[in-house]
Amino acid sequence: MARTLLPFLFGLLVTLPASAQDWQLVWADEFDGTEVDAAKWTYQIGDGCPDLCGWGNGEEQYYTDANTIVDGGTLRIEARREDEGGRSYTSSRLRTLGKAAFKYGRIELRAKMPRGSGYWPAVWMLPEADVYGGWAASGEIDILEVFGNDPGTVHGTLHYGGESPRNTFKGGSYTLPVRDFSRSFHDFAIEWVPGEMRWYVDGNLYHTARDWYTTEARFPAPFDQEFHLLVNVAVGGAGGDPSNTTFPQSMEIDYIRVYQSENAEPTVSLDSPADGASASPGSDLTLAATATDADGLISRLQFYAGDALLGEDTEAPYELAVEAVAEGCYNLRARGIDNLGGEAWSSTSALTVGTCSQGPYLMTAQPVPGVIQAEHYDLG
Ligand SMILES: [Ca+2]
Ligand SMILES: [Ca+2]
Ligand SMILES: [Ca+2]
Repeated sequence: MARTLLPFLFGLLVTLPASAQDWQLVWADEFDGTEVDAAKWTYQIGDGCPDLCGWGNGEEQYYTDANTIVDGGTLRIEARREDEGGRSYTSSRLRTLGKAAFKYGRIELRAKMPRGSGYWPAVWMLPEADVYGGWAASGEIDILEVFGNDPGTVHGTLHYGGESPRNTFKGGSYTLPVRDFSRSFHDFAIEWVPGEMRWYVDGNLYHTARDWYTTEARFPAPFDQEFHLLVNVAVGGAGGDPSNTTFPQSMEIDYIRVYQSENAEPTVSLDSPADGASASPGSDLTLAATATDADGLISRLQFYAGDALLGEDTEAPYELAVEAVAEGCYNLRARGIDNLGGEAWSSTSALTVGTCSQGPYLMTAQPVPGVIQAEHYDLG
């Protein structure tokens, strides 16, 4: 009797199992005072010249410390049409470099955006130190960007790869069903764990990243180092032509909160199949992974093909038998979960079965006898 995981898989495909990590608040700015907290933030002044004129993006604003207002419980960065430093617009850009930097955790904020061609508000992160080289070899995390000519859509993006011009990026976006991000406050968040980054708007997961790289080190580099926060409203550049847009307008932030756990995340690698391996359609294979936890125990090791959970193993050695694998292309990876809910992901192994002419398809898998509790899987 063939045993299949498919009913089990369909039950889990709706949502990935949520992490039970016990996030603790480690940093926040509620913007409750009457001025920018100098213990947390530093202004970046000017137009980026002479080193990076237009901040590398053809931006048209001159940044000052006069365009930021903390009042009524929020921070507002107001972009204005006015002459300063040879530019026709002013705005502000602040960062926490040298004052606060984070590696892994959950970062959330509540904010609303300006609207109209030319506005380009962003909340983002750059490395505290360029451990893997200059931009973007050491990475960039864009928590949110909104382009003012499309004010109902938010973008979450990672930049990585080699130093410019060998940099690359990948991201996702979310469009509000009605209205846009200027009408009211919305909640934005990222969850960053070893090997995976997730973007949320109003609690909706809209993008997951896991296939980044740097030319200088192994996965999950470069996103395994400390990053600091930046907030700014650029004018022009990718934001579009501002010349017919109403000024001034603001990005208004109610709070930014950073959560982390004292629990160390596991270390996980997918050992078999190797990245780039191939197999014949209908053949059987065994997935194998290793996982360790520096301050606790591994409680579960899960195997994924894309976003689909294939199965899990609760005891080392961590293995999953797959029988009669179907033709297709698979992106396999392993997720380790420790005794406190901390999670980490392996890098991805691409597996080609046959000619790889059909798109990714769910593998069916069965547990190695005696390794995984059969009652969880023997559904056929
Ligand atoms: Ca507030
Ligand atoms: Ca741990
Ligand atoms: Ca096992």
